[in-house]
Amino acid sequence: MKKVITYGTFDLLHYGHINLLKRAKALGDYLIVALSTDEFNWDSKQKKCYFPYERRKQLLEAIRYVDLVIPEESWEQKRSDVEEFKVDTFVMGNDWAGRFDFLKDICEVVYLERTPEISTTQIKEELGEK
Ligand code: C2G
Repeated sequence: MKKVITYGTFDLLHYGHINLLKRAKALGDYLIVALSTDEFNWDSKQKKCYFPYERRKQLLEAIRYVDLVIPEESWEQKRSDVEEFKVDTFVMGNDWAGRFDFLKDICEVVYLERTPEISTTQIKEELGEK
């Protein structure tokens, strides 16, 4: 079984996220999503989520491409996650291109094209304007 992992906040879930998850799953048989906790988002990414972790997790678990959701609590957990879950392929959108190449000694690292013209930030801004 070929295992894939990806990381993210996935707040205000939108089709850009779904496009990423669909393509990530297509690279293997089993997709793990490491979902940023509320604390990690705030402390490390200065992101305040609209939906709390449990709601974002609930949404991700309802997606056919997602097999397992685990918490992302630190920048440093990727190597141990890949080893613990015996991951074959690490996937991120290409806004992160190159940032995780240090994992190439233990797994394949793939950066996928982001879906243009959609982002959680843009959704928030446009809703804020109305
Ligand atoms: N994404 C995408 N297209 C978009 C928006 C997002 O392909 N229009 C991808 C991102 O590139 C990322 C994933 O969807 O791979 C999740 O996006 P975010 O929730 O914004 O993730 P981010 O805050 O970048 O967190 O340790 C890594 C971080 O947790 C990544």
